[in-house]
Amino acid sequence: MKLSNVPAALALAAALMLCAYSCKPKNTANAVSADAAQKTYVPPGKYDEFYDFVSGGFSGQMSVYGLPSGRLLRVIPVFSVDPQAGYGYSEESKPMLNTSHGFIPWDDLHHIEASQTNGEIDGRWVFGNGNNTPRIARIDLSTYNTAEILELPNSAGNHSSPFATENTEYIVAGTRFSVPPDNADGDVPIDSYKKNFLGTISFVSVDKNSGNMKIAFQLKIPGINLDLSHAGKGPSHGWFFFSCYNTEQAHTLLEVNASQRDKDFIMAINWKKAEEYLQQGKGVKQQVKYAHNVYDEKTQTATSTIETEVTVLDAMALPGIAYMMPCPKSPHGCDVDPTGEYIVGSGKLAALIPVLSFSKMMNAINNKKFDGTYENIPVLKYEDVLYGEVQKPGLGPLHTEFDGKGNAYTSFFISSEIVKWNIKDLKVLDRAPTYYSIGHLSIPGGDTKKPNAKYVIAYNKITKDRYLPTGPELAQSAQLYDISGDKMQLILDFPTIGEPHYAQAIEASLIKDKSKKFYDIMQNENTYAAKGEPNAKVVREGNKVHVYMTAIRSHLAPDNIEGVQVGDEVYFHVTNQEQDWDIPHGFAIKAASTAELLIMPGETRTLKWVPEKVGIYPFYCTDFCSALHQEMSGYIRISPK
Ligand code: CUK
Ligand code: CUA
Repeated sequence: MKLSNVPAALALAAALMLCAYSCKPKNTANAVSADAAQKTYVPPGKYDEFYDFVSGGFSGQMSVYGLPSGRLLRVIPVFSVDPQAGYGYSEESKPMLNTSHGFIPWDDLHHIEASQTNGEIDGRWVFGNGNNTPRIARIDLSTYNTAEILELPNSAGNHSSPFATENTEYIVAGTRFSVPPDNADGDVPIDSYKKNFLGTISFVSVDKNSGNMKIAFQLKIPGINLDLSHAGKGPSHGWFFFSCYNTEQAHTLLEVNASQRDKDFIMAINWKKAEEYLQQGKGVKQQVKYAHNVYDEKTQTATSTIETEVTVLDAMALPGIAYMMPCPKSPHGCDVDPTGEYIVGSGKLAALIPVLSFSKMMNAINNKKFDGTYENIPVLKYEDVLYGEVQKPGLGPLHTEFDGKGNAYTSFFISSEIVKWNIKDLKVLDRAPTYYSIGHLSIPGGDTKKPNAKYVIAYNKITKDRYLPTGPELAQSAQLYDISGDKMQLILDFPTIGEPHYAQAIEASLIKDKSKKFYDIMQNENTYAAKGEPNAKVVREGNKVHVYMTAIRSHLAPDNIEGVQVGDEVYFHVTNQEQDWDIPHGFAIKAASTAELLIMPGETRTLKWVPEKVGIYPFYCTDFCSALHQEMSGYIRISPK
């Protein structure tokens, strides 16, 4: 520890903690626009204009809100089990949460990215990253199901993820925590970090038709921390930009260790160049283990495959893949404007916003104007790549979104505000307080070539005094601002699930009409589907008992089950016979140590139960489905072994 750094570090720590108290405005009511109610009121029975897909942070799930009303429409289970939907409890869905470490019922979902075509949101899929056990999920926007989860090997702290290239050629994921590669000995001293720890960037290709994901290749990079990233677009298509901190490669991230440098880096990756090397066979095949989980709509069943190989390209050894651009202290956000020319880094410990220029970067690269190397990667000069700096914009810049009219909107955690500034002349145009301590912000299409800049939404870390108190824990909060005029106007607060990080708001017209209403039972290829009540039956195979059960208003069949013994493996395969929108049935059984099932029309879901005690156990439909819902029940008799 350098002693001279200590006072600065303490002052910074104080500033970081202070915000929750100091940024409370005198009169928050004044900050709300007078016509807010009119602007956010969506009358009963009317639809919102946007879907807002919001990360659920440490809940592991994704929530869907309507905008501008702020109404919660749906919670989509992604990385965590969900008793309400039976996700991670039914036999059909359990494989979705399998990993190379076994079944993991939780993760921390940070960022949402919508699929793009020609740099615009196309409304097909949204992607989310699992920050803890590195995974990427793909959610289908016709069923709102998690369709696929891909684990990433050689990776930890999958934070700089899952950002898309212009045509969703790739979903790209960078490591926040460097670790020894999976095929190396992991039992090494932590202070051998510099020698043994590495970062990676995974390029996950996405099939244009099916959406299926595959790790095309991984880039091996130095043991720095990648924080966030965005793809180039237009002229910078083919490049990807990452904010890096801890370029000191310290193994303990106390501020005094990892933030000694005045500048860290934005790393520019030429992925087209990497593709060339790949074609030339410069990749090294590495034996690893990672799970690839796919939900099959036909069989309505997820399968988990453990894959065993990735191709790794060494960005430190293959010239032309990586370049380092200096960026003031510990950049967090790394955002590319709609023209693809400007790259905004946000040094979270800096009091300015650097805007880097892609064309200047290309000039410097083409003229080989380098300022030495970092781990064999050429470093460019700050002056050579800098377009300009926004001076004194606020404290603690984190993330930036764009309106497509030449303006940028940056969130400031410490000064708790959104600042609008002009990209060309770098002048601050407007600022609006957030309550309190904003993290991410999003504008519909705000990280694409074509934003629809009607609103900016703030996703805040602290909710203190905004809602009725609910004990020590308060819901986190989003705030909606109208940005159609010159000035931002706060028009709505709404609570969110978990911790909202990034979000993507999508015009409803892009997706609402293809939303599935029910599954065609005739297309149901689940092995255990019972189509029609006459096909309901109980089949014993050794100690396994398969109950082919049908559910239709208002009857479960069979509803009296006997001949089952303690220790048998009982599988209730429940098929919902309904062929109508929004008529799910549920299924639960007394003392079965698992959640319920929720079965959509035309679907089959299976609950496994190993009874441990003799007795009579009732089961019933858990979702009120008709006037005779209470009659949807039955008994199973468990006899001695
Ligand atoms: S991070 Cu959450 S405020 Cu994980 Cu994207 Cu910046
Ligand atoms: Cu089916 Cu209630």
